[in-house]
Amino acid sequence: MAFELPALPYTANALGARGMCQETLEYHHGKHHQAYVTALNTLLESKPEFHGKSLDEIIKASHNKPDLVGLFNNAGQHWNHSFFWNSLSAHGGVIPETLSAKIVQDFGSVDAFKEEFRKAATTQFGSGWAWLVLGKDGKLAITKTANASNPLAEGHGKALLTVDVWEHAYYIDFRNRRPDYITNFLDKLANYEFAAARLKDA
Ligand code: MN3
Repeated sequence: MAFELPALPYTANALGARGMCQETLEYHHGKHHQAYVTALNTLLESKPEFHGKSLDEIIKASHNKPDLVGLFNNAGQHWNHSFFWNSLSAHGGVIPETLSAKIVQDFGSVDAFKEEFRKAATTQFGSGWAWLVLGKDGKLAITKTANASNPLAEGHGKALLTVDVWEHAYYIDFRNRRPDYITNFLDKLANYEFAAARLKDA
């Protein structure tokens, strides 16, 4: 069974007023994410040992395996982008009480959380991702991963929220101003309802 590009959980023009325009979403979802899914399916054709495996299983089994770099990169990018679409919302930026209480408990304040997230996302050199995770110690933490990697592969705990810091994610809307893209994400786009639901299920 081939992997498929998931539909966006909103229309492509839904986030324009909040700093992510239709052209960005159409290219990012319809071209970039689709290319990762297509490449993943093509690579799997010659790897019958992975047939029937879940995406999570493929990511864990191919992580840090030099002969499976292509498989890991495309599987990771499929997972990461699917998660990223859910990390955005046309009503983003509002932190539910359940999550803000946990943020205050573990980071000291919402501002301290945002500052740490902003720092991780802006200092990830080159391409990658920044994440809010629920660590294995039960505390919220910020992590960053390079290229296609993610908390699942790195054993960072359960992912709650992510932002894509590859240039293709922000170049149309913010050009080279990654810090402005991150601040806009945290204040206007981040789907904290999604993160709170993931935290509740943990
Ligand atoms: Mn991307």
